[in-house]
Amino acid sequence: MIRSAEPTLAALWEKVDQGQRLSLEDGLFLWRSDVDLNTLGRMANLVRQRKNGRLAFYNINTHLNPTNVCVYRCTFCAFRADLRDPRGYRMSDEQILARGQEALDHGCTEMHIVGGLHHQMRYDDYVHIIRILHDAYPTLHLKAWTAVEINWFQHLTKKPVRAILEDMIEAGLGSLPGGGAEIFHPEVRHRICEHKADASAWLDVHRTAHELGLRTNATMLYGHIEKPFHRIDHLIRLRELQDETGGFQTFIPLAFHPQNTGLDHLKKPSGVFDLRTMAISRLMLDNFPHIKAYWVMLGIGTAQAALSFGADDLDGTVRHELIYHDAGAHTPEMLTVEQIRRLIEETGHQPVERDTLYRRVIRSGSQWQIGEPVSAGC
Ligand code: V47
Repeated sequence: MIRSAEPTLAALWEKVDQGQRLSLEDGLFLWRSDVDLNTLGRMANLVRQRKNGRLAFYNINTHLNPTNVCVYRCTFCAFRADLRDPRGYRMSDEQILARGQEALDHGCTEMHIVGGLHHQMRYDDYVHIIRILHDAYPTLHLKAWTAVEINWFQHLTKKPVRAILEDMIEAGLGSLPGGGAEIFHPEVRHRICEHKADASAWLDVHRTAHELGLRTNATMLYGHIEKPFHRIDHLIRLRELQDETGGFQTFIPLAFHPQNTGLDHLKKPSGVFDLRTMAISRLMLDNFPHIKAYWVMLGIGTAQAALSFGADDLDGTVRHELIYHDAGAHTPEMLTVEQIRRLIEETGHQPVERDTLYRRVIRSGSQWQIGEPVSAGC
């Protein structure tokens, strides 16, 4: 077997400079503590600027979590509830439609819909949620159901993934969010969410979605029990699928928040850990057009700094976020458009409002229309 030479910082700089792909060994080298944060930031920023220049994206969005009741008991989750738990809820059609109206009244272009796998909800109930929202508010992009939920619908219906996605598209689904990926490697996945869709099921849902023309996102939950090897392995599995399909838009590293979870003995990752993860993600995922610094979970200051450590997107103005706030996030409930634009401008980047599919949004008063796709050099 021919072994590649031991990575050095100079060799990695050379590779990044020339736009060459980094290997598993390179990725592990970047996690060594003697590779300082500034160097990592400079490398990641080079790639970020090459792909997206000085642009930093945001959207105007809202969240909908139709239920928090969940058959699974992922140890990192503070949001889920048991069926008979007084915290458990399931929203009515009226409540769901009221959220759609509120989104429209506030200029939202996207609704991000995910929730628990409710013991008593049928597959048709999930299709119905998409259908009533899309019928009532056809301009609102519905980014809905993680691959874990799609996998659960497979379990409920015994239908293939493709048929489920086709039903959802017919009802009005616009794209898939990136949740449920956690850490793919079984050494970790079996300890934090042993029952839910494994790596190959998660990736297969996204592969099928891409084949059907849906765009999707990808995430990684970091800063709990995983090691650098598991993080790099996770990124490489995503990069390989992206080579195959090109259907991923953005990667979102998600920092673990321990409060109210089964892992509450762990500490939340530090800002330095967050920025290293952001930078290494940008460097490893050479075929992903965008990297998102989700301000709700990073906190505002770290999200701003992340724009110079590889990230080019802050997610949205956000309304009704529960998953992070239930797990102890101290970030505001939402930002105004003026606030998010100012946060971006303070970092020396140029704010651009995008829709879910990374097309420019052009606003005039309360009206908006979709412009050109933003071109990310990928
Ligand atoms: O899959 C759950 C994570 C994800 C905790 O696609 C937690 O644009 C930290 O996927 N601490 C859901 N993380 C959120 C998500 C997402 C967020 C923003 C944008 C997009 C997108 C997707 O949140 C879950 C899980 O990985 N999560 N609990 C916790 N205590």
